[in-house]
Amino acid sequence: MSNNLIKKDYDFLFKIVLIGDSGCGKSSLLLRFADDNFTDSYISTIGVDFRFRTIEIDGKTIKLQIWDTAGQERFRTITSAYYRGADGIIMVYDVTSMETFDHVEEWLKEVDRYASETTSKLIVGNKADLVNEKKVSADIAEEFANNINVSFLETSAKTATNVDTAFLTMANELMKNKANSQTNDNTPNKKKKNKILQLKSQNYKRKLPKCCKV
Ligand SMILES: Nc1nc2c(ncn2[C@@H]2O[C@H](COP(=O)(O)OP(=O)(O)O)[C@@H](O)[C@H]2O)c(=O)[nH]1
Ligand SMILES: [Mg+2]
Repeated sequence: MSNNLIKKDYDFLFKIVLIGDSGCGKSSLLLRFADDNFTDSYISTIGVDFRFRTIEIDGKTIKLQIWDTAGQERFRTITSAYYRGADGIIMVYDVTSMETFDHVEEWLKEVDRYASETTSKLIVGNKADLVNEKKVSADIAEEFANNINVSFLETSAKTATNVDTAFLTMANELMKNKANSQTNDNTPNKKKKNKILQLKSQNYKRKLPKCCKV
């Protein structure tokens, strides 16, 4: 096989997942970012669970694989598989609904349960175009985000305001983490991997028959 055929078309690939209450605009944000499009109706995901978009940061080609919940959040049936291998998690709420903002804390708990310690997080308040119906002030959301050391942005999938910026903010953070983990050998990721290896070997010992126990 020629080398050209197996050459990657990117320098870095990151998996980003979108979570948040149903109706806050996750699918719309993905549609806007991946296709620069918007629709007034609910978007039901048919078959495809994720979309790609390739961007450039500091001369590097970064491929973002962005996952949408396919509506599972409505029935609280998002499984750990959805979070598996996620480099970044975008938690979305609707600025016209205090309830969806209150639920960010619940989503955060779920994220902490399933995602790895090194996963980057971002909070996004969507539907910022609906200024007259706004219920969650940017100040409150920003304070909450600051307290948990997570970046925060308001977006509108409808007008496209800040949508690219949101995904770029996440991508920049992921690149920074990557650079840090390459210069520092003792990254949490590596520590975690070692821990998993230790656990695996412990299990292995436990499974040995009595005669063979070490
Ligand atoms: N005005 C406004 N409506 C939006 C925006 N984003 C999504 N919507 C609408 O909100 C509804 C739910 O959007 P959807 O993307 O399906 O939400 P999801 O359930 O979180 O995936 C749809 O009617 C969208 O048209 C936005 O930024 N502004
Ligand atoms: Mg959706």
